[in-house]
Amino acid sequence: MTLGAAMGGARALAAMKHVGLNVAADTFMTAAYTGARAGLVVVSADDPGMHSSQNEQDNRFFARFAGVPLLEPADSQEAYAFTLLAFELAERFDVPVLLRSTTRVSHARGVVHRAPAAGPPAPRFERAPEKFVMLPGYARDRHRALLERLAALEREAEASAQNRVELRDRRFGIVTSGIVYHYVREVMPEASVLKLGLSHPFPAGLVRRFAAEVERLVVVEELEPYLEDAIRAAGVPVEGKAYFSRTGELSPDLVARGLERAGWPAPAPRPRHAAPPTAGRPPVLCPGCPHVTPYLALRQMGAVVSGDIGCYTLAAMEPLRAMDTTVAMGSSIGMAIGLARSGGASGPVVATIGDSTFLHAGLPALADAVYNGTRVTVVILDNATTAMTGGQAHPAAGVTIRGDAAPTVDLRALCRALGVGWVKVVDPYDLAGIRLALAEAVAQPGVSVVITNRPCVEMPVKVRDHPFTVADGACIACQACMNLGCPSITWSSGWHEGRRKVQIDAVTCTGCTVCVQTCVPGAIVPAPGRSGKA
Ligand SMILES: Cc1ncc(C[n+]2csc(CCOP(=O)(O)OP(=O)(O)O)c2C)c(N)n1
Repeated sequence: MTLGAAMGGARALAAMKHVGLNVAADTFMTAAYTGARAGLVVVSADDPGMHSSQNEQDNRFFARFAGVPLLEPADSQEAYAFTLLAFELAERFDVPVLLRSTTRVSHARGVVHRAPAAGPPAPRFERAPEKFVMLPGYARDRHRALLERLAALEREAEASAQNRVELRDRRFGIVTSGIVYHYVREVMPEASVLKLGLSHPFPAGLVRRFAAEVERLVVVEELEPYLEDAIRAAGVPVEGKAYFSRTGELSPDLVARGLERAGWPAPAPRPRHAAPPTAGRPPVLCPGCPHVTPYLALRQMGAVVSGDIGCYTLAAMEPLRAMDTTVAMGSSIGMAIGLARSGGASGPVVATIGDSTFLHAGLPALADAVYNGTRVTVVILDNATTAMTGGQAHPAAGVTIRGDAAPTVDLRALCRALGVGWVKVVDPYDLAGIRLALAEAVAQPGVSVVITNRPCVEMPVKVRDHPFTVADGACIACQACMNLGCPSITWSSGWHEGRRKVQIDAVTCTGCTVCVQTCVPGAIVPAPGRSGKA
C-alpha cells in the first residue's frame, strides 16, 4: 500500500515488527529497484531477546540485501530526526529507506525537539512503466540504476553527520549503533566511539580513519556481527563477537562485562536503581478466554495441532498443552497440509488460526487445501479482534481501526466460497457442542472448518457476567476444572481424600460457565450477590 501511495506521489511510511518485513520482503526487494515519486520509509522494529516474537532476526541485513539506506536511531530524539532524514534521503536518492529500531528504542519515551519538515510534494501519479513495471527488460536497467544510487549513497554515508567520531581515550575505539551507543557511553564514558547512524551503505573510509586513530577497534552491537563483518571485509583488524553474545539483548552491564573480557579496565561501579523484586508470572490465557475449549477438546481427541500466532499460542503451555507446531503468522494451514501429506500424523490433523491471522495469510492455504483435496480440519478462532497485539480491528470485526462502522467479512460465507464443503459455527462456551463439532469435522473426507464465535473478553469491551464460586464442602478435588488453566481457579486450603480442593476468584471470574460444565459433582455455583451483567 505504501509503495503504491509513494508512487502516487504521497509520502508514505510502513511500520512493522522484524518478521513483518519477511511478509513484505517480496515487494520491498523490488521497491529498491523502482523507487517511487515521494519518500517511502519502512520502519522495522526488531526484537533482540524476543520479548514477544518467534525469532530475533537482525533486519540490518535486509538493507544490505535489498540495497537500501539503513538508519539506526539510538533514542527518541533520533527516532524523530532520523524519520525526517529518511524521507529526505528517500526523495533525494529515489529509493526506499529502512529505519531500524529495537525494542528498547521503540518502547522509550523522551523529550523530542521538533524540527520543521519540508512540505510534501502535491501527490500526482506520472506514468513511467520503465520505472514502475518490473518486467525483466525494465528491471535490468533499474538494477543497474540501484547500484549507481548505492555508490552515491556510500559517499553520503562517508560524510553524513549521523556517522559521528567522538575521540577521547585513544586506547579504546568502539564502533557501535542504535541503543548500544548509550550503553557504551554509560559504562565507558572515556572511550573513543564511532557512532553509526547511517550504517548502510557502509562508510568503510570513515571506519579506516577512525581505526588509524585508536589502538584497538572493538564493535559492540546486538545480535549478528553485522558491522564487525563489514569492517573485517574492509581489511581493518577488528574484534567484537568474541566478547559479546550473538543472542539476546545487550545491557549496560553486559557491555561492561564484555569490555572487561576484552581486557580493558573494569568500569567504575554505576549507581543502581534497584527495582523491587517481582513475582514470576507465566503468560496465561485470560479468565473466560474463548480460545480454551477448542484446545481442551483437541487434546482430548489426540489431534495433531498445527498452531499459529496469536493469544491462542499459549495453548501450547500446560495445562492445555494442545499445540504441536507454531512457526510464523499464517503458517498453520499450510503446515497442516504438509503434516497431513507426510502421512506421519498420529491423529487427525487440525490447524488452529485466529480470525485476524486467517485474514492476513490463512486464505491462500485454505484455498490450496480445498483445491488439492487435503484432509484437514481448520479451526478459526473468531474473537472479533486482534487480541494479542492490543485489540486492533480487522476486516471481519465490523469496525475500522478508528472504531467507525465498516463492512464485515462473513467468515462462513468466505470459507464456502473457497469451496469448503463442511463449515460449522460453534459457541466455544458450549463444551459439549465444541467437542461434537470437532468430532464431526475430523470425520469429514476433505477440508472442514469450525468457526468459534465468542468475542475476546478484554476488548473492545470487557465481557463480565455474574461470577461463579465453589459451594462449601461440595468440591471432591477431582481437579477436572484445573485442566482449563483458568487463572481464576486456584488451589484452596481445603483437602479431600489427599487431594487439594479448588476455589474461584470472584473478582476475575467472567462467568463464562465453562468450568461449571467440567465440574463432576456440580460444585461450581453462581457466587452470592447481585446477579446480572456488570
Ligand atoms: C508477520 C507478523 N506480523 C505481525 C505479527 C504480530 N502479531 C502477533 S499475533 C498477531 C495477531 C493475532 O491475532 P489473531 O490471530 O486474531 O489472534 P488473537 O490474538 O486475537 O487470539 C500479530 C499481528 C507477527 N507475529 N508476525
